[in-house]
Amino acid sequence: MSLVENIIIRRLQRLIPDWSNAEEVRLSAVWVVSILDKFADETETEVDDLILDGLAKFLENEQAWGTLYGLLLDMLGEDAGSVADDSRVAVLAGDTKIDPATIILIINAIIAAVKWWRNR
Ligand SMILES: [Ca+2]
Repeated sequence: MSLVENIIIRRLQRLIPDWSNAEEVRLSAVWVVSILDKFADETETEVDDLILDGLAKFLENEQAWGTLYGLLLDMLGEDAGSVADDSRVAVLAGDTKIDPATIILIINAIIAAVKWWRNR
C-alpha cells in the first residue's frame, strides 16, 4: 500500500465514525474528492477527471447526494441489482445534468472503491 493510500485510509477512519450517517460520509467524501482531484489533474487519462468532477457535482447537490447515497446503500447490499437498471440513475441525471452513462460509470467506480475498502 502506498503512502498516499495509507494517509487517506487513516484520515477516513477518523473522519467517518459512522458509515450509516449520510452527512458524515458526504463531508468526508468532499475531502477525499478534493485530494484525489489534484492527482487526477496530473494524470494523462481523462476518466479519473470525469469521475471526480461528477462526484463533486453529486456532493454539492443535497438532493442528488440523498439519491446517490440511497442508491449506493442498495447497490452495496446483499441483493444488489444492476446500477444501469435502477430508475434513480435518471433522477440523478435530471438533478445534476450529467449523462446517465457517466453516472453509471461513477457509481460503479464508487462501488468498486467501497468493496476494495471493505476487503483491504
Ligand atoms: Ca486525469
